[in-house]
Amino acid sequence: MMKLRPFGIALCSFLFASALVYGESPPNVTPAADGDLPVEEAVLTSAPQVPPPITRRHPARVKVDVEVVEKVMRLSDGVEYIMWGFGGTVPGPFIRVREGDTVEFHLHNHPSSKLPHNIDLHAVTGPGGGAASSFTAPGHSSTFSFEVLNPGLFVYHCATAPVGMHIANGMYGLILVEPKEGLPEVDREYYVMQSEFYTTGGYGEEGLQPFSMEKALREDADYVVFNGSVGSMVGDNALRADIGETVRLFIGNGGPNLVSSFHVIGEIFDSVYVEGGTTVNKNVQTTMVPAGGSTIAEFRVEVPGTFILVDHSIFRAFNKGAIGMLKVEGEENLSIYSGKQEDTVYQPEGQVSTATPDSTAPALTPQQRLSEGERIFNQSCFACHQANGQGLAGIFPPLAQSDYLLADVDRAIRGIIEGQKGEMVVNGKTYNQIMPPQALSNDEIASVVSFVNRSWGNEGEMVEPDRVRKVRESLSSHE
Ligand code: HEC
Ligand SMILES: [Cu+2]
Repeated sequence: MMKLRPFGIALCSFLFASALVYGESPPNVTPAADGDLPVEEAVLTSAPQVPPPITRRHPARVKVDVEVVEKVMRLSDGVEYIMWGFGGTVPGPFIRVREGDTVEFHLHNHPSSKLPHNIDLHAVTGPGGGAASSFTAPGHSSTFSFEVLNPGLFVYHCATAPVGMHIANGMYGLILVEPKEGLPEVDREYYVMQSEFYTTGGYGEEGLQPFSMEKALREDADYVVFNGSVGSMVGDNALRADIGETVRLFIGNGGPNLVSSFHVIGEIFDSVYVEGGTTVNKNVQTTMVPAGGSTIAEFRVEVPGTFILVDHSIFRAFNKGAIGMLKVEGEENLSIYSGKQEDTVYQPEGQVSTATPDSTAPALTPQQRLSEGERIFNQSCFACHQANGQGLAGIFPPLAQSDYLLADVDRAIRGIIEGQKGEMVVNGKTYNQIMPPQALSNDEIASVVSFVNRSWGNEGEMVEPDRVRKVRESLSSHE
């Protein structure tokens, strides 16, 4: 929940005056003819939380206070970035008003800011969406007001030159204008906003990463994330719901460049408010969220499990961070989804099964084993553990410098044969995900384990197929 600051009447009129200094508002600005409207303070929330639905059935004058802060924030594990955030967060606070309300917007720019900022709300009918009227130097505040004429879910963003750079550094958020009659009731509402980051170093390169204008111009994003950082909605921070509940996602895309193909793996959106407007599409798998645009998606959750939110431009999801999670709890419903019912050997005639644990391959030299291991890694492991074994924050543990891997090679072999799930701690970070069993021969596992044991600074053992065979035998003797 955002901190709200109450403003006295006197201060308000002072802010009105200062708006004139920076704004292009005509000189005869007078308080709108809505002096009789009841006044209230907006409830503002940080992603993924959404303010409660509006229950009143009459217009109000809604005061919104947002402070811009420039500060170092986490972009990924070990990666920091100087973000410029509305409300000191990326994305900025979620604002919820009702069609016909008048919004009295107070934009404060923290004295420690290096740059002026402003706000263009796509919910505004007026020049620049409020940009010129809200232009605010460091250590100043601006006030302007607007009536929200159109219902829908709207993006807001900073529009100070260079606009792309202000957006790339985190200056966006969502404002929902509920229709007069309100939105249908649901059990859960969440705020999910996608955006990209362009950093001087590549994905995962540690340290404080400066913005790269060059990459931004090429639209060559290093990070594509939900709610401002890699892993913002995974593990303990995953979204939650219980079986039978209805979930509404308010999805925004700050860009600055990329259009999102928003998808929840294993769910179908029952209703989608196309582009955040009034048209409702039904039974949608993937919905487009334009840069500077939005979508509202609603669905009922019927079966338990972890449902992965992705940008289905899929390299962005598995390699650039655009992954979130919705954990659904409750009773299994095996008629909707059975889970795996059977696993049998499939061996078309004349094929040699690659699942045959013992291959007849000739013994390899260490050099051959490592290069064979590299080939297998690039086929079977890198999609999750990433090209340099660095993993993906909160989702796939690292193999590079992994204390877990290096502490117990037999355990690692077992994990590759049987798959692994449940909680594990790797380099002090807890993972609670699922690695599927890898259908590899003893020889192949020996090679890939040797390779990961000897790559990216790891100084673990070389492994021979015989050792894998023993681990495999110990597993089957336990069954
Ligand atoms: C589909 C994604 C996926 C693939 C493919 C995959 N893994 Fe994993 N791996 C995981 C996940 C997720 C975990 C953590 C499981 C948990 O939280 O219980 C894990 C854990 C591990 C661990 C133990 C933790 C650590 O970081 O040391 C090792 C070792 C490992 N995997 C090796 C491999 C190897 C080698 C391959 C390729 C043969 C591979 N994995 C393929 C997802 C995957
Ligand atoms: Cu700005």
